[in-house]
Amino acid sequence: MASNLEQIANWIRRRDLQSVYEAGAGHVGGEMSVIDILTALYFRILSVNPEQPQDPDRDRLVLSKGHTANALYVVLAKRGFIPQDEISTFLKPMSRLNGHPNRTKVPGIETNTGPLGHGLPVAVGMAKAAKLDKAAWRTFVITGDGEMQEGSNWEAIMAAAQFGLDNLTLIIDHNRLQQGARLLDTNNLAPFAPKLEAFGWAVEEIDGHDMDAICAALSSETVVKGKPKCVVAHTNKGQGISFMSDNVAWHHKVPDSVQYEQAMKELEGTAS
Ligand SMILES: Cc1ncc(C[n+]2csc(CCOP(=O)(O)OP(=O)(O)O)c2C)c(N)n1
Ligand SMILES: [Mg+2]
Repeated sequence: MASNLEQIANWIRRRDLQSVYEAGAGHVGGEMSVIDILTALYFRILSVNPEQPQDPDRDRLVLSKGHTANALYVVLAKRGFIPQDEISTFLKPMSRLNGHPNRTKVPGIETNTGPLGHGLPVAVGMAKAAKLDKAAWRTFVITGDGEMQEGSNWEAIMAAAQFGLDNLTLIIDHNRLQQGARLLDTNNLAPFAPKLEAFGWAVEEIDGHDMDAICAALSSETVVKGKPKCVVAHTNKGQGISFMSDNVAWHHKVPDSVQYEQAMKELEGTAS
């Protein structure tokens, strides 16, 4: 029997896939890899209130890999920030659910992302602001592993350590694939852990599809005083769907009707 969080993640996977299929666009591979992490955050870890999305004391989540916006929209809808009916407007004219998240349009979105390499620097600013205010809220940021090739991230990593931002958690969605290629064949940054440790961060490596492991790594109890934390989440691009999983072709490919039916059938099978 799947846990409550796993059941929620399964619902989100199916709704995400349906939305991408109906819109005829999206980034389904990277969405499937990050959905377990987003589910654990919004349904267990983050102190947020859909009734008060601007509460100054809320925890902040920055989805730096903004191309997987649809996964965040589905999570925000399931959590009550936006109506669930609205998911079907994804990418439609006049919809606020654009291909990349926009903080001025969608409640619960903390910052605009899409150009890779910007979310972590912004999150460092947020965490520093909380420190200056002596506020207790935490900042979480999710980057892709390919995204970590952006040099701006490494400047932010240095600053976070210098500032002692133990209220900041970086989650690297380490699915080993970027757009159209494996990291291994482009600019392979793996292993991430020793690099982050060398920059003065506390690092934990987890299975990014194991809910218990995700929740433990993100819990405030595992924060290391005085150090920002990096969780290297080992994931699969296309997780849950056999023909997409770990397959470079499925960065932003859209399934045809036969593939869609098969994928839905496989996801139904993981629900319990
Ligand atoms: C600065 C910048 N360059 C290029 C792109 C186009 N782009 C979108 S997603 C992507 C690959 C990202 O790979 P990764 O960070 O590993 O994400 P994931 O595997 O989780 O989809 C690229 C190159 C972009 N959004 N921003
Ligand atoms: Mg990747």
